[in-house]
Amino acid sequence: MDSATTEQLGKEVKEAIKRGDITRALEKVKKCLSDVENTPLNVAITGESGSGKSTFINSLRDLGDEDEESAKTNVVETTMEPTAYPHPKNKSVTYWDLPGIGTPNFKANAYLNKVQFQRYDFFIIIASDRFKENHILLAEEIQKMKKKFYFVRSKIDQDLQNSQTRRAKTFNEKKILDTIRQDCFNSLKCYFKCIKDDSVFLVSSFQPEKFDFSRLLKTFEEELPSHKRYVYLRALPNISSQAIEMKKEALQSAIPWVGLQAAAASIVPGLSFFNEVFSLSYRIQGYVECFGLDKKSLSNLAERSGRSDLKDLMKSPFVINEITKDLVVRELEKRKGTAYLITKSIFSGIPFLGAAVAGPMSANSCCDLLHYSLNEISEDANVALKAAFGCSE
Ligand SMILES: Nc1nc2c(ncn2[C@@H]2O[C@H](COP(=O)(O)OP(=O)(O)OP(=O)(O)O)[C@@H](O)[C@H]2O)c(=O)[nH]1
Ligand SMILES: [Mg+2]
Repeated sequence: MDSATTEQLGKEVKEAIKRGDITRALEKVKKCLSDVENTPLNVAITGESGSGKSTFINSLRDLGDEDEESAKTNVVETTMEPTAYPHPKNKSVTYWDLPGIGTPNFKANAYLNKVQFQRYDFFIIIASDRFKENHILLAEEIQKMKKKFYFVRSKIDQDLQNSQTRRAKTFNEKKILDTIRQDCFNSLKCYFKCIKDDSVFLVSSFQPEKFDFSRLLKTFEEELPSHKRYVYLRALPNISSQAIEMKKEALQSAIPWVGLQAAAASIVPGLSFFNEVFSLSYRIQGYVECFGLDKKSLSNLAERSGRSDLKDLMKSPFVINEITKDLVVRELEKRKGTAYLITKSIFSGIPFLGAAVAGPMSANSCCDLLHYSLNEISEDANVALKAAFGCSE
């Protein structure tokens, strides 16, 4: 959510309040927030059978192969239909496991029509070896349909492992990665003249914290249209401190909107303090889930990483405890008088609102608590990442 849109929304809310139309102002903010948060994003993952599509989807969804909602891996694929895997915490984002493209008489056009190519915002084409003719035919056809695609070379950990086993004395990780990257680039550049040598992403779904996974996530973000960026960022897997930071910034950008909503709500007769506390609990619960620190996700991560002490490392009261209204009220009390400058500047442009929200809970204190909790929760996410994977980059 960019600051220009926020400013514009602030002006409209101010105008509506000036006209005495508070209910309309409140509805306006609610609708804008809901539109941004519910924008659908559909990502297609395609490639040959066995190339690691389903495992990659599980990494994108921050799930291990054995987690309840994970895509089945290592099964010979039988379906010719795309399978939808909604993000477990963010239902607006769906990853689509497309049927394999490996048949000898592959027709890219017929394939794309069959999988309903219009549905997807972009395509990820995975290969666990060289990129071959079918990958290229598919990419060319996707390009004709004016959609974006990304080349992902999977199972990089396996290449390194094999090399280490067979050529232990001369093993050089960087050299092997460079060779694979160059090899992929060479097989693609005859067909895609504009392709750059960093257009192929080397990933391991077993070690998403390594290689090009983070760069891939950053590239998606940079190339997505702005109205899709928020839902995408909210659904990022917590695989690196960079991903955690990107997600935090996206969630931060929505706080002024929540503040506007709280400001407008606080002057609507009949909307009680407890309603606002409820809405704050709901937001903070969303943060905890977003960073994979809810009970279920944290225990899945502890199991996958063998770190049974993850919960003990957490510091945020909202991660340690169940999020109740009482807890939110206690935390609000604790932080009284410690306003964030950023929040103040948001409301300074709307003096009428500033004056109007001196009620039981001001928009400022509401925003402050969200900023504090988001900072603490994202710090916990970094701690969990470091403990689980041994590194944060
Ligand atoms: N070492 C390693 N193995 C991987 C990786 N990704 C997938 N695999 C393994 O490769 C095999 C196939 O992975 P899947 O994710 O089931 O492949 P798929 O493309 O979905 O296969 P189909 O559904 O049959 O088309 C499984 O044994 C995975 O564990 C990876 O990054 N590293
Ligand atoms: Mg599969």
